Amino acid sequence: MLRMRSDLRCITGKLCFAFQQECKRLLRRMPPSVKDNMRNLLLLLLAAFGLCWTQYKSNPKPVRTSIVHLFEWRWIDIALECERYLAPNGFAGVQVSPPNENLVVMSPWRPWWERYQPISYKLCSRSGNENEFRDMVTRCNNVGVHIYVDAVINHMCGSGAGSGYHGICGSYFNAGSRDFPAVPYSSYDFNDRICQTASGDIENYSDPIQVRNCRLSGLVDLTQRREDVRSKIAEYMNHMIDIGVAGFRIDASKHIWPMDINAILSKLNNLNTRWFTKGSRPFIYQEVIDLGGEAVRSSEYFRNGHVTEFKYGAQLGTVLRKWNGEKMADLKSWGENWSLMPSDKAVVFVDNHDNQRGHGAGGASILTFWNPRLYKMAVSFMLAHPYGFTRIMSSYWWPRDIQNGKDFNDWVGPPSNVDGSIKPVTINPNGTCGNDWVCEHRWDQIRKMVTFRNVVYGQPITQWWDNSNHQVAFERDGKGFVVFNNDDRNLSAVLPTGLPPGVYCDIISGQKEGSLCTGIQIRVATNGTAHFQINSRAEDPFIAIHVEAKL
Ligand code: QV4
Ligand code: CA
Repeated sequence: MLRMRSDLRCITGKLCFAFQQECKRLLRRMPPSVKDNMRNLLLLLLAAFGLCWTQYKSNPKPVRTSIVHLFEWRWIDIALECERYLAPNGFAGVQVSPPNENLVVMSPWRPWWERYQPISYKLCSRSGNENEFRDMVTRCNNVGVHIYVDAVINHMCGSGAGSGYHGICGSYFNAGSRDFPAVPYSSYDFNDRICQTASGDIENYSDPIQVRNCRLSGLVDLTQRREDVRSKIAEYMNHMIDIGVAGFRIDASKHIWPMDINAILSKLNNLNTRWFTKGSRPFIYQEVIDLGGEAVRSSEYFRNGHVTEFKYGAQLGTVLRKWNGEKMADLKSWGENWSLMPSDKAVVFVDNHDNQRGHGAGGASILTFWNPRLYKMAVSFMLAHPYGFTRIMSSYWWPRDIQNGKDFNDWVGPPSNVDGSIKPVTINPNGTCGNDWVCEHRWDQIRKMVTFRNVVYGQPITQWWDNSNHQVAFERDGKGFVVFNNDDRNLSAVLPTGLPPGVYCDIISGQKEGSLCTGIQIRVATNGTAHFQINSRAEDPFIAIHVEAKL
């Protein structure tokens, strides 16, 4: 989508230019008599196209390249965040928590994971009702920030959830008899007769058949092979597409046959033409955890769209923590050479809502906000590097209780009131969040690296430098340059940046304000080199400069 739009802008720009040149040529060639009459008309045309050309040249709509997961946020807060923060800072979109009706879990008390236990496809959840959802989608789209929905379509609630009117909107269900009348689904729509394991749960991940046909953590498993199940899921997704959502994260995709996802996707509408060009298809990214060596591989899902690359955060965390003797210098070949999937298929992230609290996969190497110094470096490296489509995690604080490596509070839900309603995201005078919302996406360094990625979009890495250890630097062809020092030694080096000569403002230590820089100034000499110094004990031991931060 984004690429298409910028291509279109480029083509329009080129057409404007060609037309303007043609007008000028005609005017020059005209005999004086005709010239007088035709002149005014041509000059008018010239002016019109001149305007269009100027707009193309000096005010291109900037590309937006990153999305943020506003985990457990309320729709009314997301609408505000789109308008007051995400749009002005160049974010492309938001991944929202599952918007459909889920099981209300009272023990433990209102865990975040209750939202991964659907009861119906009504747009009604702790984040808000359908009206609030519509208002959010409209307001975010109006400022160019798109909404990506976490679609939980592999299963309904846990098989042991009992029965009653405990859907968050009061819908009735009976988990034991597989009855979900608010969809409706009945026992025929579930895999119980097809799953071959004794417990009915997935028992062995190296058997791809049970991974798809049996229950993930006891969650009653839908048969997406059935036409009526496919239609119900597509109807749910189309409802949101018509409201204006731009795409979906397909939860637990590993547990759905790729061809069944394909069949569901083929039933989806084009995006709403109020905001999207005619014929636009939803952006799809499938949650498949493939750390290598498993029976189900990410590549099985490529033909359906993007796939989450879980190796990314696990391996980057290992490098920055300096485990197994790994060094930042090794990142010279970061990307497919690290057996990551092809860049144009990968959704990448440092951590997600599961592995930041020990769920899902990734293990101990995953960096999170609990380790802010390395975390800022990891997210900044991700945003500086061209590989993949980037997603930023935005978390809430919870009282961690780690014993023998396990967090006993891994279930704790979002900041909430005694009645279970989610607390608003308040914004402090300095721009950070209150009420226990962590808001990593509002951390200064992360915000500015989101801009960096937009500025250098499409440019390959053209210069790479490292000290064979934990100091690295690279250029994004003529547009930006970054330097990281994760070493125990200070960094002081004259490096070829490839940038046009001049004085640049480091966006990490400060920012450009008018013609001034509030941070470190970097002077790029006529031969493109610049001197960088980074203390190994600095809170943010990295520097980033780009052409829009040139003084
Ligand atoms: C319990 C027992 C089971 C028993 C079952 C019987 O533990 O042994 O079979 O009861 O009913 C919760 C509880 C879990 C409980 C289950 C059913 O944690 O103990 O089972 O509910 O009541 C999230 C949480 C899960 C949670 C689930 C549903 O992480 O803990 O389960 O929501 O509330 C794999 C998958 C990958 C998945 C990842 C976590 O391949 O797809 O595990 N990631 C996604 C989401 C994730 C979500 C789900 C999938 C499920 O990102 O957040 O799980 O929708 O790697
Ligand atoms: Ca399944």
